[in-house]
Amino acid sequence: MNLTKSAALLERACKIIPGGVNSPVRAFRGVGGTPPFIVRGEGSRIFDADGNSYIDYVCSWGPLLLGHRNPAVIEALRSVLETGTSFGAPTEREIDLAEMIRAAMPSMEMVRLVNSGTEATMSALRLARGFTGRDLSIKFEGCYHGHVDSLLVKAGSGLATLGIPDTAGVPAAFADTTIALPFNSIPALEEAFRSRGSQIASVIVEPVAGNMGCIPPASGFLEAMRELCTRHGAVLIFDEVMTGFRVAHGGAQQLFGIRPDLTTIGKVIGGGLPIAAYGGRKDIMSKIAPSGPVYQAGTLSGNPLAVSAGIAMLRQLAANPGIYAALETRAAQLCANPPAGITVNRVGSMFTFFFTDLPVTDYETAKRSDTARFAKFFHHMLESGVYLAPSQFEAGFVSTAHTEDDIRHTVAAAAAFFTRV
Ligand code: HOZ
Repeated sequence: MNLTKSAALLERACKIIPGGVNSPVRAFRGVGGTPPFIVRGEGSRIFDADGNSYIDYVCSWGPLLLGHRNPAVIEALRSVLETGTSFGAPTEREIDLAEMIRAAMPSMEMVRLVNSGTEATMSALRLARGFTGRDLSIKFEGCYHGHVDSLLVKAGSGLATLGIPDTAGVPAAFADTTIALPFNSIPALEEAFRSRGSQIASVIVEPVAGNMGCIPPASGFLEAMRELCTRHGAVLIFDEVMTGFRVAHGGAQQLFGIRPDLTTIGKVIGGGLPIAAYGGRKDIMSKIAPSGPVYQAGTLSGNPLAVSAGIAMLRQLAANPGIYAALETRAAQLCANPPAGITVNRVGSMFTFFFTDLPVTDYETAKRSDTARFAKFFHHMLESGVYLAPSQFEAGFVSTAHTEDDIRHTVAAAAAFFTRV
């Protein structure tokens, strides 16, 4: 496969950008080789600088639920350009988007718009501390909540890919405010609350883990978390940056019927533009400045381009509830009949093929995957015109733009790998 131009671009990039990329997983360190430099996307496909085309299951790491260059999103962006790209002042659109979010996720009684998922989780954590007057947070091993200092303890995503257990640069005092527990372990959660319940400000969780690969919650896990938080006065934060508007219109909280106290969302709500949000119980959200004493601000928060793209996206999702059934069908086709030796986890249109024949239920079991074989599979798929996440520890995403032909091609390409190797 010809990646000559991408290789030259990578060489140039490495001289000015650390690792040549602006987010680590993109560098392909988990799978080796040259990352294609992308020049264009359309529907289910992306195109690189060398003229190769790929069926894209990264979908910008989740936001592109309706595929690349969704016409309504593009049109919304065009019309905003006529009126101005940033004011740093309130606009009516921001109310519209916040109301649309609340309509889909009623637990988000009040909403604050920010620029990235990291900002949303960082702010939610601070708010939980300010609200409860306590310092400790529980997180789960292998979950990733953005690069928030105190949450980079046993984190998934790029840290899992690069094998970095705990990042450099975080003062021990910050890390000490985090208790990391095994995902899906109710006994570990009960024990943490038994021993330190009165100090715990929040429990933050990806209700469907997506950053150690896709791992669904075990039966009763989220329910136990909800009950323990309520009993001990801790704030339950669902990090739905990945799952919000993805696994169901109302996110994982709708799918599993759990009402968190705070929620963070991002990705889909921006239709491919940088935006995120956090929100939840009115009594908690009222503690945010200027209503309350917990400070959080941002020059580009509520940016007109990002907000308009988000409105165009959410309007389509609200108007077409059948989208989720269609995504379910496509993703089920993709994940049907996994070959021997592979464990497929899937929730709606989020999926991971783990290179292990054992069930994957937490970080420890995810790490049992044969990452060297995954890397071979990844490159086989790339050469077959299929762009998967370049890491065993990331979720894949199906969009409404993926056609039956796309799925058929992908399944055939995968089958060819398993019959050959
Ligand atoms: N860590 C992000 C997904 N879990 C990747 C972001 C990116 O590289 O764009």
